[in-house]
Amino acid sequence: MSKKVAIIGAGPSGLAQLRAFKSAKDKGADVPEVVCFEKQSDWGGLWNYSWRTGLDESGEIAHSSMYRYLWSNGPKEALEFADYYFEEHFDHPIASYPPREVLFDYIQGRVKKAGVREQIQFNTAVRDVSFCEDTKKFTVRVHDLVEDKAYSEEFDYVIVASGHFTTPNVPEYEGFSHFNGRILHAHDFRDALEFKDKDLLIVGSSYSAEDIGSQCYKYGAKSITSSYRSAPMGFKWPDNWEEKPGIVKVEGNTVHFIDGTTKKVDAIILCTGYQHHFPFLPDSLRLKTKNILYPLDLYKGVVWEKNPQLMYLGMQDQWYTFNMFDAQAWYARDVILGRVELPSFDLMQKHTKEWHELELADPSVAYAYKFQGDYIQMLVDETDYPNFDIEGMRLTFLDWKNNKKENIMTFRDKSHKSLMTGTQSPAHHTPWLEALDDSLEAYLRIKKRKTSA
Ligand code: FAD
Ligand code: NA7
Repeated sequence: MSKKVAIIGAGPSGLAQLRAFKSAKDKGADVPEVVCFEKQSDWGGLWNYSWRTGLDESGEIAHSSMYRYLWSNGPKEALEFADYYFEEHFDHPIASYPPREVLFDYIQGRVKKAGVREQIQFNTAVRDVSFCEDTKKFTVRVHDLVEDKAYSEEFDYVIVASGHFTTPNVPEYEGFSHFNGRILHAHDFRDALEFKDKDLLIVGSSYSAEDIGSQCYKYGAKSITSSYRSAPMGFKWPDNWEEKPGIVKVEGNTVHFIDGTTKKVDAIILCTGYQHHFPFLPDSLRLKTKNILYPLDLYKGVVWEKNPQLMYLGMQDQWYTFNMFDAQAWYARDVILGRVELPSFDLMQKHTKEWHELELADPSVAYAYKFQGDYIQMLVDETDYPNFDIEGMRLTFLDWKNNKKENIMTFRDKSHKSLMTGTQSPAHHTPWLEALDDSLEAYLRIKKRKTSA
């Protein structure tokens, strides 16, 4: 095939795309030339942890928002690849909520086995993408950060897999500029030990607030106050954790809340979400959306309706992750291979609008599990990605939700069953609250790091 495809980003989504093409090639398909541009020196996206904040070693925005001691915030059984199981990678069943390094190892195992690394141009940041209506080709302008050299290449297709949890949404409240302590966004949070013995304010009531607050509790924060804008998280928090409504202002170190109460704090962490940010794309190609399950303008959540030679992966809010990116990547691949025929622009828009409105029909999280599962099933049904038990995963998500409700500090000690192999995960050797060492070696109780195939 003489076509050329550019993938922007080698995180889990971009790697899923490389894997999808490799899988077709292994089955004898004629596949296009694929080049993946990754601005960091290694793959894995957010899972490729770095201590750096602000700018990285090349002067690029430090991509990762992950932090030390991060353990999976959902059961690993709900993110398992349908074509590469945890048991295949680790040789034996492992517990249900692995730390970051263990999941990073798993992600790498599949792509090392597929042998796709040479298709990635590391240390190469995409600066600009433009489309020529006459030639129907994209020009992708990149910067080789090692050679400090810019160059352009032409492509028939561009797949944007650059993630959307890096550019922070940073609100400001009255008095922030005179606060006598550190104010940071979750994107720059790295080590909970920084907040040991401190009185901490967490702003936000979603996943980052819940998890960063829990990390800080685990590693010895003196007190945690979390402030919600719309609704409290509502878990049974430990005695030194209190939920408060929105902030009015900050005076010195005293935070005033809209219920008239106040609290003196040493530091403020803004867990206020992220923005979809694509500085390398022109208006005509740029997705503009909030963090939702079914953004407008993307047919089947993947294809840029105004120009189907452009596709996006992983741009949804995420309950499902790795296997959803796979389903999307297999779909994008099959559009490119001509195995999937796209309807007219009007029909694509109509279909997307219907799903977008379906998302809005019910705000409950139980509905969201079902909705995103149905979305994945729709994609899986159209490709040869192995069918997997999505209904079983929905039930696993419900179990997880109940476990969290029961005790937010012990849900990671629970075990779930693999929907791929049927194996019930063993209990982890140490309760999460007591497991202070998050290394792969400590988790797997091995001396030397296992090197994947
Ligand atoms: P990313 O992982 O963000 O990867 C995007 C890649 O694109 C990066 O490597 C980046 O360097 C590259 N890139 C960006 N711009 C450019 C450019 N201009 N040129 C070249 N390269 C570029 N999911 C789970 O399943 N379980 C969890 O426990 C979990 N915890 C999370 C915790 C945090 C704090 C966050 C922020 C997210 C978490 N997630 C979790 C969700 C996470 O979004 C996905 O797991 C996954 O990392 C998304 O993959 P991605 O490839 O779409 O994006
Ligand atoms: P989310 O899930 O997008 O949540 C953002 C939170 O921030 C949410 O509670 C918002 O409140 C709150 N928010 C946003 N703007 C403000 C302002 N201006 N003031 C107060 N509160 C605000 O982002 P997360 O970082 O929690 O999660 C993203 C990913 O990281 C996720 O996949 C996890 O796995 C890890 P709202 O409810 O909208 O009123």
